[in-house]
Amino acid sequence: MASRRGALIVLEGVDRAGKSTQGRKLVSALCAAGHRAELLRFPERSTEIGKLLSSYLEKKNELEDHSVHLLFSANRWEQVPLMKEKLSQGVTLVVDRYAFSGVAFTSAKELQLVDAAARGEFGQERYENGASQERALQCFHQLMRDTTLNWKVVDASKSIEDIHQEIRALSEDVILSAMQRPLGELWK
Ligand code: NYM
Ligand code: MG
Repeated sequence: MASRRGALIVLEGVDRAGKSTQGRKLVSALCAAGHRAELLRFPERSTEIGKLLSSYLEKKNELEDHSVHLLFSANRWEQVPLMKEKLSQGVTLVVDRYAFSGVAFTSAKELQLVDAAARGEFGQERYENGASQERALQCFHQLMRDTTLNWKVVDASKSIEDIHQEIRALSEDVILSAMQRPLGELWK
């Protein structure tokens, strides 16, 4: 069946929502169920652009806001040929953050809202504070309203296992429906 292609499953959310844990578990479960599935993440820190972004996030360098936004975008573009090839070969891609994080975290910088009260500990990276996360979350909600993509909201406060079962079931459905539709253009 030449038209069998993989699904593009993007996990989006604020830092510490559990996306990386869920992404790993999802890929193992899908592979165990006989699907071809692979995990990708953005930023992909191993490339030259990714290294620049990684040190920016670790506050080891300063970059102009617009320019860093474009570097995050370029960091996705550099993976697009590979992603298209995998998808067309029937590999389902589970992606830990994608262009929506690009929109949400850049918008979070530009919205000048009052600082949210200090939350539990985030990491030490840039944006890892309550105010940035809150603004990014609002932007994710806006993106869900404004884009006609197949969004599913998962309650990240549930147990790792419950969330995993929910995401796994949603993914099985999306893999089946992706097989019926040709590969379109990817949001980048
Ligand atoms: N981030 C991620 C952006 O600001 N723009 C982007 O385009 C992407 C993909 O990078 N706080 C931010 C969101 C995160 C940070 O991601 C690092 P992670 O998943 O913690 O490695
Ligand atoms: Mg993080």
